[in-house]
Amino acid sequence: AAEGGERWVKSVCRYCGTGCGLYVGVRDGKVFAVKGDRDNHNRGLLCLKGFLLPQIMSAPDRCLHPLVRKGGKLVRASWDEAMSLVARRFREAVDAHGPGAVGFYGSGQGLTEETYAANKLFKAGLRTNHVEGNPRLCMASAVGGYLSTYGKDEPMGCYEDLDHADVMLLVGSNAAEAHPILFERMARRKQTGKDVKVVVLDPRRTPTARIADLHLSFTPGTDLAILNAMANVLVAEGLVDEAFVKAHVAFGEGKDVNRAWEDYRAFLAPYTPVRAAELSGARAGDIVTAARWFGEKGRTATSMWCMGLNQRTRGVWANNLVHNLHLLTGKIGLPGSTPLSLTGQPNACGGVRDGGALSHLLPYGRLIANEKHRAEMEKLWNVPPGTIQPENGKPTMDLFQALEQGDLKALYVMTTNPAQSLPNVDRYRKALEARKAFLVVTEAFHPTRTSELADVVLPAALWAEKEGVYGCTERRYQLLEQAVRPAGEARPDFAILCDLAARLGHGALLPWKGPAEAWDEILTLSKGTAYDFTGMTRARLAASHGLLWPLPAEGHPGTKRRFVKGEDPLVPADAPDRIRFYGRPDARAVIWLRPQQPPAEVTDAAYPLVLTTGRVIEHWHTGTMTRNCKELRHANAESVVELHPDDGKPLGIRTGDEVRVSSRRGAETFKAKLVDGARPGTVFVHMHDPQRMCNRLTIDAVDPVSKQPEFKICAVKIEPI
Ligand code: MGD
Ligand code: SF4
Repeated sequence: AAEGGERWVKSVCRYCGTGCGLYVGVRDGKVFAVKGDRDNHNRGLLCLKGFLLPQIMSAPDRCLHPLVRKGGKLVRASWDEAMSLVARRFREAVDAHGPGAVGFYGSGQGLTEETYAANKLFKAGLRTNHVEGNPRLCMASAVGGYLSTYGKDEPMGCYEDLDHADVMLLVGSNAAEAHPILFERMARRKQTGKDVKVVVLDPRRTPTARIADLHLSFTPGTDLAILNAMANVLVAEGLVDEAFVKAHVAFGEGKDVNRAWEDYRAFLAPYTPVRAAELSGARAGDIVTAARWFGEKGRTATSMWCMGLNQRTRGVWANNLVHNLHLLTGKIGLPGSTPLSLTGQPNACGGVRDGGALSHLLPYGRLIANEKHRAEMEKLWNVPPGTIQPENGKPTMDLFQALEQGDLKALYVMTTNPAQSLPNVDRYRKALEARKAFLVVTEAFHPTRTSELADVVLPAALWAEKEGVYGCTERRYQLLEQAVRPAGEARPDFAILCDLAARLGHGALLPWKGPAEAWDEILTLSKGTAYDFTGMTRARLAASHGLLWPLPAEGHPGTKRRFVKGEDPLVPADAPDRIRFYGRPDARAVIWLRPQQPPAEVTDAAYPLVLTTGRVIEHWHTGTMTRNCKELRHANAESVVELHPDDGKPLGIRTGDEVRVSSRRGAETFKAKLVDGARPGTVFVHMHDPQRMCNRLTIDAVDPVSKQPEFKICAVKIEPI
């Protein structure tokens, strides 16, 4: 990037999965402002977090030089000393204990090229499949839902569908705080469309529920019953699109697609609105209304969901049940009708899900367990047959448990802060504090709750200091251009990984001069897959304001709606119907029979309240970045426990009182805030405060399919201090 003068460099917001386009203003080599990109989907709008991005670049706790632990303390070191140590310790771990002794833990915030570089180095170079990332905590259940229902990951619809939606069903999504600019689009549609209905299913009366025509509050964990009851109403009231179901749907239970329509009807029969109401605490009449609005013939319906469904021990099932509503009514693949999972992070889709940077995946829909896929990747990566290990690596919680047990000897953490963000976090902090593994953390800030425990901290270039691609919720890929030089001695993660590869003797695997060359390689890996974005050259990305895959050729405009004839290039032009679910061999999507099941931990006399956790609008995840903005720091930075007056008053708790919240795993103190919008019996704490960590309380039980932990539900008690 040139120094001096004033320039505006095209980029993307660093934070949420909305992926707002923006321009970075550079003066005298520094980021001085950002402004929204009017030609992008966000129409020039940014939320407060995005708008305040410039402040994070020069924050006082930016990590400016490498640090190495000596005599128990992290002390300044040269790049060469730090990198030599990292390479040596990883090599020693592999030599002494085999490839399974090392691992990588990345992020849905890493740029696609850097995540790709790590995935390739670890799977094809170090030959370990212990490659994981925080999308396991975030989107794994959504992936499981898309895969089991349609046979392919990622949403089929797009943001534009919101502009045509007559009904918007939000389940377990507080979009007003977690996806503010997308929420603005929903609110705009509600204001300008004719009789547009918004239905919100959420235990809390969140800011999102404020625009709802109908808010269904319920006991956390009972929404599977509600979603089944909605399906029951659709069937009972003749709101099923029978022709669509006959042509495009199959039925499944457990793991097998071996059920019939009659089985499904029988399965649904007990889920009457009255029974679901008894189970959930929602009103039966509201369940009926929600179903009628969703199913009304001739009107469109879009559903959106996020962590409220995904962060559950039955997250995949809950996802399946939302898809069921669309498949029953045929409200899918039409403008305004789509099941749109909202992604938590700016590049969980592009970098980790699509790029296959999880312990069971290979790039672009390929699986480690599939011999043909491994062979294909070995050829593409130009490594000898048999290089990629045939067994899946360990999913996130298992990986940290392997560290706890002493089986994992070295871990490389990039763009994530697990010693704050993992559930039941004290358990894993203890293992890290006991130095059970050699821990390398690449970080833009220091100290964080993870970098403070590291053996080596490598200073990472932040956001506008580097270039790369982000892929957000709607399959939209966008290029972030480098605007300024990295602060201090910081280096882009991409360059750090290339350096490490060379020191480990795997330089030939990561031979690129920069991310653009890696991108060219990535394009070739997508060719012929369901993701095919071969036409998204660097030059085209640079000239565009986001492109939606599939995009198989340079001249192709991109795909707004997958599986749809005339839009998706993978559907043959002579396909008999408007839609073809080509993800599954029978080209049908699956309606799954998924019963209500309780969460991993239910309340009892000792722990009588449900704790649920999540985001607030002002902050991002573990707060390392947003707490550096003074306006945001003054707004809602400290975690408080929100509870209903009916829960607080009997305990003599008033707003502002210090209270102790405990679960079977740990305890933390918070100030109390009594709010009418809380559901009696359910308390809420945000996850952004490194001093008051809600993850001391959360449970590390996981969904058996997606392996995603249940951050949204555990049992706690509250005591005044
Ligand atoms: P972040 O704060 O996003 O949290 O949790 P984390 O990923 O652990 O961490 C990103 C880190 O990367 C920050 O420390 C930041 O300073 C650093 N960083 C920023 N830019 C760069 C860069 O370019 N390079 C490098 N190397 N570092 C950089 C998120 C996780 O939390 C997620 S995704 C979810 S969905 C979970 N949600 C959740 C919840 O809802 N409730 C509770 N209780 N816990 C949760 N934990 C999970
Ligand atoms: Fe950034 Fe999300 Fe706000 Fe858009 S909505 S400006 S992507 S934080």
